[in-house]
Amino acid sequence: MEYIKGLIVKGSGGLYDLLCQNGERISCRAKGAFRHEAVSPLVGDRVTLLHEGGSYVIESIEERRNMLIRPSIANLDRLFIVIPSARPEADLFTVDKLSSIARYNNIEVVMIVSKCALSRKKAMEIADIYTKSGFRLFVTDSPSGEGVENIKDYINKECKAKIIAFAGASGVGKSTLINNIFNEFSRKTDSVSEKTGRGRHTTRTVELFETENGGFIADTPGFTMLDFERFDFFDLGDLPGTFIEFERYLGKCRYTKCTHTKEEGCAIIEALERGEIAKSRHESYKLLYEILKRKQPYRKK
Ligand SMILES: Nc1nc2c(ncn2[C@@H]2O[C@H](COP(=O)(O)OP(=O)(O)O)[C@@H](O)[C@H]2O)c(=O)[nH]1
Ligand SMILES: [Mg+2]
Ligand SMILES: [Zn+2]
Repeated sequence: MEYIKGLIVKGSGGLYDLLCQNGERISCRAKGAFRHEAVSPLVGDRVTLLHEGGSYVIESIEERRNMLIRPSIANLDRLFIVIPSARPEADLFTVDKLSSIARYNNIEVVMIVSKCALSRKKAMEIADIYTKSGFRLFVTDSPSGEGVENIKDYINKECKAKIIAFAGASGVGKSTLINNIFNEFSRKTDSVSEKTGRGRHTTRTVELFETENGGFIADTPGFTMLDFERFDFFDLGDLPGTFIEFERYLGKCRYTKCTHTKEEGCAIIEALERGEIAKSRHESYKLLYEILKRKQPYRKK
C-alpha cells in the first residue's frame, strides 16, 4: 500500500487522468465513498491516490481554493477572458458576469481583445473600457500573430506553476490563441475542436495541459452555459465588491444602503459621470443587480 499525490488533468465518465509528482501519468477512478459525500473530483483538484495491488484509486481531495461549475474546474489561479473585436460581436455583459464570478472566487482575471485586425476601432473601445477598469489586458490577432508573444511572456513570467484557463463565448478564438501561444499543444487542442465542430461545442470537458514553466492551461468550451442560479454564483450583497474599479469609492456614498444603481450622492455614479468608471461596466452592474435581486438568497456551500 502506497500513497501518491497528483493533479487531475482530465476527467470523463468517472475516469480521471492524473499527473503524479514523479511525472508519471495515471488513469484511475475515485473511491466509491465520494458518491455518498456528494463530492466528485474535478479537473484541477490536487488529490491523494492509494496504490494497492497494482491499481490506483483517488482516496482524498485537498481543500479547494475555488471551483467553477461551468466550465467545471477547481483551483484556478487565473482566468483569461477572450473578447473579439468582431465576428462574433463582443458580449460585454457576459464578460462582466464571468469576471465577477471569477473575482468572487478569488481568481485573477486578465482580458484579451482578440481578432483586433477585424475592427481596430472596436478593439480600442473594448481595450479602453477594461484598462480603465484596472484589468491587465492584451490585444491580439491570430493570423498575423500580433500580441501573441506578449501573452506568452506574461504567462511564462507571471503564471509559474499556476493553473490558468481561457474562457469566452464560442468562436472568439480561444483555441487558436492557445495553439499559437503553446505550439506544443497544437495537435491536442486542434483535435478537440475538430471533433466537436468549430464554434459549436457541445462538450463540457476541460483538460489541463502542462506549460513550460510548470503551470497548467485549460481551454474551455466557452461560457455561454454559465448559469446564474447555480451555486458558483453569489448574493446581491457581494456584487459591488466583484467590480474591482468600484473598490475605491465604496463606503463614500451618501446613503449607507446605497445600491449604486440610481441614488443621489452615490460615489460610484458620480465617478461614472466624471468618466472614471466605464459606462458599459456600470450597465452590466445594474443588470446583474436586477438579476440577483430576483434570485433566492444563496445558500452557502
Ligand atoms: N480574423 C481572425 N479570425 C480568427 C482569429 N482567431 C481565431 N479566428 C477564427 O475564428 C474561428 C473560431 O476560432 P476558435 O479558436 O475555434 O474559437 P473558440 O471557439 O473560442 O475556441 C476560427 O475560424 C478561427 O480561424 C483572429 O485573431 N482573427
Ligand atoms: Mg475552442
Ligand atoms: Zn452608491
